[in-house]
Amino acid sequence: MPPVSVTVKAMPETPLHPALTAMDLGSLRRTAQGKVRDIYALSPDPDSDLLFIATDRISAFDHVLGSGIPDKGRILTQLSIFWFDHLRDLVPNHLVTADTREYPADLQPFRAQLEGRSMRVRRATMFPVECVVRGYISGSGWKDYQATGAICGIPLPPGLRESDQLPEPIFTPAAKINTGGHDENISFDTVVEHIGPNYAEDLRALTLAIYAKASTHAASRGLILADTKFEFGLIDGQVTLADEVLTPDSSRYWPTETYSPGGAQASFDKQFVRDYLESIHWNKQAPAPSLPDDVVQQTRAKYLEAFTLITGRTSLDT
Ligand code: Q0Z
Repeated sequence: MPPVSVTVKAMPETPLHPALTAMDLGSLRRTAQGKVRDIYALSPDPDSDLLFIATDRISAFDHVLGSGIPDKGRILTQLSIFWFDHLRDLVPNHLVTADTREYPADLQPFRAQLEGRSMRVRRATMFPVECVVRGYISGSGWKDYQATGAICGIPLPPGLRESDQLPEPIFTPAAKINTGGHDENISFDTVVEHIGPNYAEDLRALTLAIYAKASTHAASRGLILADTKFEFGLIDGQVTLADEVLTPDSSRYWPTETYSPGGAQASFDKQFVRDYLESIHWNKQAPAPSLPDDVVQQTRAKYLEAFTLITGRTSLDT
């Protein structure tokens, strides 16, 4: 019997690397760490650009899980870059470059880690407000509506069901709560007290305009953009869109095809993770569990599906 030779072609959806859940950038100073993203200063100069990195970490039920999702950081970074470009005539953004060759010389040894998952961004003076916009009623908005008939002080018509479309999109700002706690929904008047009426009106108008443009694009790709959250800052005195934008981590996307108001909608990206965590009856206290490989792979496929639907691209590399 002659030996059988089999050539396995690398499929585009096959990850080439394991999940990257912790960065090692040598002596570079990390200035902030979130559940899934890290921010580094590009130099000790207090005005230096920042390096914004999306790791492959994934959170669920407010915990970072023991397993990462291969390519998740690259997928979310490429989505943010797509949206920054799609929105460029509407709002300036903090992106300088995602081309790692344009990063400082001391970062070149780390290019393999950084490629695709990082952005060199301008440093902004951030507004202490999470700029949330909702076109549909879900999550904390649904909770607040059930308790008070309003969200962030905006009265809503009676009789809305969970996941219903709102009469029109609404700006529902939130105040950041440090470490662990959920953001607290606040009224527009509270935003005015924090940052003044002019900036408050700028943030509301920009948030609603970005939502209108992004939800139109999403709808053309079979997705409902139920809600999303932006962070803005000042760069050279200009109100500028920062952070990540319109990723599945900062937004609720629902497939139009399966949309069914009157209850919660499945999470586009994390439903396999949530279902698994419920199936093992995890008590939602640390330490968070790791995920079986089939759950990791199914979840990775959902992030890739979101990327392909939204960008029209089938590969992260082109
Ligand atoms: C964003 C955050 C974290 C990820 C600071 N361009 C900028 N200039 C100044 N500050 C920021 C940005 Cl994007 C900034 N965040 C939120 C924290 C990981 C995002 F730990 N914090």
